[in-house]
Amino acid sequence: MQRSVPQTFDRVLSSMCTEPHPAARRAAERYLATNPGDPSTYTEVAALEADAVDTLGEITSLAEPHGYVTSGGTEANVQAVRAARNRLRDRTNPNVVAPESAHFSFNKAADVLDVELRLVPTDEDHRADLSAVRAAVDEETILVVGVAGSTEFGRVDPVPELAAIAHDAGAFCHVDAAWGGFLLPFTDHAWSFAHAPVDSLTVDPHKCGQACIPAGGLLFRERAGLDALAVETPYLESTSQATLTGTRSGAGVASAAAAMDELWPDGYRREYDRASALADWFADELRERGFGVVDPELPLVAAEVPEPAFDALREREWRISRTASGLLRVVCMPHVTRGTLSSFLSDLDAVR
Ligand code: 0PR
Repeated sequence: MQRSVPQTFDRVLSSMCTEPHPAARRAAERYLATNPGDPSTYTEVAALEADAVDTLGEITSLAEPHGYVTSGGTEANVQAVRAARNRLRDRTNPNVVAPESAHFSFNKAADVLDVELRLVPTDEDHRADLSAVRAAVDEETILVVGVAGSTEFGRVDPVPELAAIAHDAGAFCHVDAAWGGFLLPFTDHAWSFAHAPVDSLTVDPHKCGQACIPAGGLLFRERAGLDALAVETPYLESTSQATLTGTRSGAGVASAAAAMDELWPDGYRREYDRASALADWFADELRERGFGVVDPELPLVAAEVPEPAFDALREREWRISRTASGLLRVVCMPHVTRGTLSSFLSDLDAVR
């Protein structure tokens, strides 16, 4: 379909992506034709990637991070599973244990890597149920996954306990903070490398980091994690490559470095404060209208809006989506303002 105007974010309420920071846009354009997959040719963007990884390390409290800027959370999660599989090759029928709130990228990882994915129930507050995780882990488990900012409810799993369960079984622990990673530093949740001996972590600049797509982040505590992903690269000056993609976007990498340079930590803190206040206000407004609301923990509101009203709001061009159980999700990303949500509420009042 031909469109005369580009997509705007005016009515986009369920996305985890947002309008990039102006500095991120400028950097993306400047590095559009570079390939960080060939770091000895594209040295400048390679240096920006090293800076970006260092800052991602600061954000997640890891002094010496080993990682890279991925194409997104999916690649980071697939690679975390792959690293665990490669580091525990002695496990012949490897399995990954994750809460059912885990993103579907883990299903892709299990499929391409031919490992078993054991999804276990969450508790009544949508967090990983520790006894269910414990029951699912066995001597063939290679990885236990925790989500820090879940896609549907913005919940944070009990990461220290999950890491302990993983390590007791000789397995690794991965935290998926793809969405939550740029919000959680300003909360008192225990989610990062500082709070638990987490082995790897996903944190995406192209979500709450306000970078341009494609820019995800994968970090390992130990060099061996990244090394487990490396293949030899005979016709490049650099001798090995740990990324899943070959040629990749210098725009994503440079924009991630620029956005974090601009916003970490004060800009991200201000945005966290703004978005949290907005989510609390919006949750109250919905409750006052009699809708059931899942108490927001991070700036993501899930609410019981009946299907006819949901459909009518989509008709009015609101870009909204539902959880598996049918709840409306509103993600308070930087482009979502009080003005946006006020006009959404007016439309909701009109259609119900
Ligand atoms: N991990 C988490 C916790 C995520 O939420 C997502 C994406 C990923 C990993 C994968 O990241 P990439 O997409 O960068 O590979 N989250 C949802 C998604 O699948 C966000 C979402 C959900 C967007 C519903 C729109 C929507 O209607 O895109």
